[in-house]
Amino acid sequence: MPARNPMGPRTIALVGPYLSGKTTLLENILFATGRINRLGKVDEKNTTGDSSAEARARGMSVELNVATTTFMGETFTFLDTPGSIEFAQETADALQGADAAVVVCEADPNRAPSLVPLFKALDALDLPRFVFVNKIDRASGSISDLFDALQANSAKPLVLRQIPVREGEHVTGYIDLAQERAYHYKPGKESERIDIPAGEAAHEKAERARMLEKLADFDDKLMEQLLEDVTPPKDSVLAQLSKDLSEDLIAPVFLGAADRMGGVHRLLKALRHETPGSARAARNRGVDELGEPLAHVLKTVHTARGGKLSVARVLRGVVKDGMTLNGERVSGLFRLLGAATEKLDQAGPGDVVGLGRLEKAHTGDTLSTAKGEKPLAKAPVHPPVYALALAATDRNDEVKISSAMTKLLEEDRSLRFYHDDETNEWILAGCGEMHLRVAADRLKSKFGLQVTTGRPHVPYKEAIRKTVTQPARFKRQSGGHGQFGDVTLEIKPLPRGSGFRFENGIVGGVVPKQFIPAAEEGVSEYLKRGPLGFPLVDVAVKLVDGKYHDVDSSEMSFKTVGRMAMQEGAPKCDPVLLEPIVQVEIAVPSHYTNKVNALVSVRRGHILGFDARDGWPGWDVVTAHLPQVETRDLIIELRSLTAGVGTFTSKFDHLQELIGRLADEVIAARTTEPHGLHAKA
Ligand SMILES: Nc1nc2c(ncn2[C@@H]2O[C@H](COP(=O)(O)OP(=O)(O)O)[C@@H](O)[C@H]2O)c(=O)[nH]1
Ligand SMILES: [Mg+2]
Repeated sequence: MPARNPMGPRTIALVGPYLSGKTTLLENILFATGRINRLGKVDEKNTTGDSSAEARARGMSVELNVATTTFMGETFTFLDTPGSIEFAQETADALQGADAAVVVCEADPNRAPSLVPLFKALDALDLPRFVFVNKIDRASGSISDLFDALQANSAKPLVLRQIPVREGEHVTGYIDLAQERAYHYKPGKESERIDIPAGEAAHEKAERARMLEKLADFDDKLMEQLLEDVTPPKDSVLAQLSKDLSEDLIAPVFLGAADRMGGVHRLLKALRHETPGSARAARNRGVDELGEPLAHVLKTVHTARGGKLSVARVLRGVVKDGMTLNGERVSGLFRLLGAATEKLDQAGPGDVVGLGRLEKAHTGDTLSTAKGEKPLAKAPVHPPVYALALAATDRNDEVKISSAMTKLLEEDRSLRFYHDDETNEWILAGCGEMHLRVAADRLKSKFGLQVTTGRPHVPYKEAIRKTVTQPARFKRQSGGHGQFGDVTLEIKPLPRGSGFRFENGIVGGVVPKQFIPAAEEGVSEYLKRGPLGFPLVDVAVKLVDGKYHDVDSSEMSFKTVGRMAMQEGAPKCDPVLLEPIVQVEIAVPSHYTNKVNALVSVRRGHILGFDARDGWPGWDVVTAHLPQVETRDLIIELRSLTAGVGTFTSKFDHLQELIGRLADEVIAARTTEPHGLHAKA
C-alpha cells in the first residue's frame, strides 16, 4: 500500500535552551518511530545526535544533528539544534529549512524569559511552532503559572493542549484537552489510555474552556458556539487547531518527559496532523512553483573521511545523484541519521539530504540545475563577541592550519579568522569562549593540528605631550668612502587623531633634496615603536636643519640619522600611553539595564545614553564608551548577568591617554613580553 503522504516530507527543527532535552527528544523520536532499535542517553554518550568528539566531551550539542525517519508512513527530518547561544548560527541556518519548530523548554517558569530571542527568531521567519514543555516529571508548580510565564514571553498566543496528571508529587501522565482523554506515561513505550482521574475533571473543564476561548479569537463560528453554550464537535476543534497552527496564528503547548518517552507519541501525532507541508516553506522563501530542481543548503560538513557534505533541503523538483547543481556534479546523495549516512538515488520536494562533494557550495546557498536562479535569503551572520589569538604549536603547521581554518569557516558562518596587522596576531573570533574552544578542538580532531591560544593583544599606541628640538649626527669612516648625515628635528605633539605629519623646513640646501625623503623614512620607521614600546601617533616632525658631505652622504645615511634623532629626542617629549576606546551597544531586557550601567562603570566606561531596542519590546540598548581591553571578556559577564540573553556590538571610537598604575602595567607587559602569544587566556 502506498504511504498516505499528501504533505510530502516535512522538516521539524528542535530548538530551545541548552539542556532542555532536545537531543534526548530526538533519540526518543527515532526509537519511537523504529528508526533506531537501541535507545541511547545523552549522559551515557551513546545518542544518535551529539556523536562528534566535541559534543561528547562536553555532554552538550555543539552543532546541528540531522536525522530523517518515518512516522505512520510519512517522512520527517528532525533538525536537532544546539541550544547554546554560542552556536546560534547553526540554529539560524537550519531554521531556513524547517516547516515548523518544536520549542523544547524546561518546566520552570523562571527560565521562560530565555526563550524570548528564540520566539523572536521564529516570528521573523513566520515559522509555525509547537512548544514542548519537557522534564514535566520534575515540575513542582502549577501548570497555569508555567503557562502564564511562557505566554508572557511569547508574542504569539499560546494554547495549552494538555494538563498533567499527578500521583502524589509526581507527574505520571497527561490529559489531552482537545480529545478529552487521559494517558499514563510508560517509559520507552507509547502512553496508555486511562480514565480521566475524578479529581482532575473540574481542572480539565476549566482549561479546555480556556483553550476554546483562545481559538475562538480566530474563528467566528466557534465564538458563536461558545456564546450560545454549544459544545463544539471535537473534530472541528482539532481541525481548527491545525489550521491556526499552519497559519502561524497560535502555538500549541504540549507536555512531556522526553527521557522516558513521555508525550513523545502525542507530539509526533500533532506534528503529523498539524505541520504544514513543504509547499508553504517554499512559498514563504519565495520559490516559484515551476522551474528546475532547486535546493537550499542548511549546513556544510567536512567529514572525517575527507569528503565535503552539504546538507540541503529540496524545495522544487527532484535532485538526483550525479546531477549537476550550480555547475558541480553531486557525488553521492544521502539520507542522514546523525553521523551515519545511507545512499539514496534521488530526493524530492521537502526532502533533507546530504549532497556529496559540492566543493563550491556554502551554507545558505541556493543550488539549482538552472543557471542564474535567484538566490534565497540567507540567515544573518551573528557578529563576533569574543576573540582568541591563535598560533601553531608547531611552526611547520602554519600553512596547514590556514587551509583547515578555511574548512572550519565553511562549516560555521559565525567564525572568523584573520591577521591583525596592528598586533601581528592571528585572531579567531566568534560567539563566545566555548565556540572558539570547540573550533580549536576540531582543528585537532579533524585535521590533527595543534594550536596555542591566548588573549589577543590590545593595539595600544603612544603620543607625546612636549615639543623637543633634537640634533643628531651619523658618521662612519671605514676605509673607502664613509657615511655621513646630520639633521636637526623638531618633534611636536599634534591633536588626537591627526596621525603623523612630516615637514621640510630646510632652507638654502643645507640638506640636498634627494636625501629628505630618506630622512622622513627613518623617522617613520622609528614611529613603529616609540619610547614606551608602542606605535607613536599624533606627532609632527619638522626637519629644521642639517649638514651633508659631498662624498660620504647617501640616502642610507640620512635614513639612519633620521631614526637616530627620533631615538634620542622622542623619550624627552613626555610620552604617554594611548588606549583604544570603543563604542559599544549593549542590548538587554530592560530590567537588566541598571546592572549594565554598573558593569560599564566598573569597567572604566562612560554611558552615552540608552534607548528602547528597535522591534524588541521590553528591551533596552545602552550605548557607552569602553576601553577596548575591557571588552575582551565583556560577553562572559554580560551573559552571566542576563541569563544568557544580553549581547553587544562594538566599533573603534578613539584613542585616550592612559596614565598611572594601569599604564605602568601595560608598559611593563610590553617590554617583558616575547613577540607573539602571551598571557594564556
Ligand atoms: N528528568 C528529566 N531529564 C531529562 C528529560 N529530558 C532530558 N533530560 C536530561 O536533560 C539533560 C539534557 O538533555 P539533552 O537532550 O542533552 O538537552 P539539549 O541540550 O536540549 O539537547 C540530559 O541529562 C537528559 O538526560 C526529561 O524529560 N526529564
Ligand atoms: Mg542537544
